Amino acid sequence: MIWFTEHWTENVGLTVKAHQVKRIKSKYQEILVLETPEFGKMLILDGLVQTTERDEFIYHEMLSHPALVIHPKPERVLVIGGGDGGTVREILKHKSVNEVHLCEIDEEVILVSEKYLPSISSKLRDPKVKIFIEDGNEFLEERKNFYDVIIMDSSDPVGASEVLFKESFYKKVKQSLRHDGIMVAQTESPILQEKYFTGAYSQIRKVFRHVGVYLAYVPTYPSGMWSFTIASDFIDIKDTDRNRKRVKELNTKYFCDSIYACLFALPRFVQDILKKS
Ligand code: SPD
Repeated sequence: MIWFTEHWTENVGLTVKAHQVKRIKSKYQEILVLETPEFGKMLILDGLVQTTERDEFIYHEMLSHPALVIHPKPERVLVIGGGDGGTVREILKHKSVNEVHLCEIDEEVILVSEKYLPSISSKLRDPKVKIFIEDGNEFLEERKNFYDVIIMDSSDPVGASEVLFKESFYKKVKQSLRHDGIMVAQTESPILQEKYFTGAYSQIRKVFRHVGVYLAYVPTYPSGMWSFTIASDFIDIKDTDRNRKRVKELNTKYFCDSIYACLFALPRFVQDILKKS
């Protein structure tokens, strides 16, 4: 048994007692899989928890379903990052989707997830899924006006992922979306990572006409309060009266019709942070 700590700030962190299952150094990062009593297996990249068997459904459902429900008929979807496969698994729950592209820079993340996290990665080899081992930023250059929904399932904005939180990247995302396309990104914790959160929001607002922020509770992410930013140039994403029937048809554990109905309800301090940004 070891004690693993993810340092959330200089003064606070998440500590778990665990067995080390696998640890490798890929070309890009250290990939660690731990087995823990409370959270099951955890995938950790460069010391940062990406997902755990116990709470992954919250993050993956909330990252994927709102954009896919708000879009009139999502057929072709791109995931940038997300090599563990949890987001792909959720996307495939939407019957209209016939093509999912996964662009992951580090193939080792996919291989490790397939071996040690089968409940998360189970749909990565579905015939509708095409995997590209490429840098997301470069990948978008070649695909203009192509996707209905683009989902940024990135790690935190440090190292290779930093570029995925910049205005120049969101401009590329917009160009790769069809005219009624929707993008959504994980945008960190409003409590412990306010600068990352407001930074991403303000950059996305420079590029898209309609922008909304929503939250979910992810126990193993810094502070637990996690944000997602969704945007479109054409679709008023904040109208959650649309397509409610589709929410009821989804087989989910966290995302549901009552969460969808008040998706954009934010605590006052988060509203204030966003107004200032
Ligand atoms: N602080 C961790 C943020 C990680 C977000 N991405 C996780 C990828 C899981 N599919």
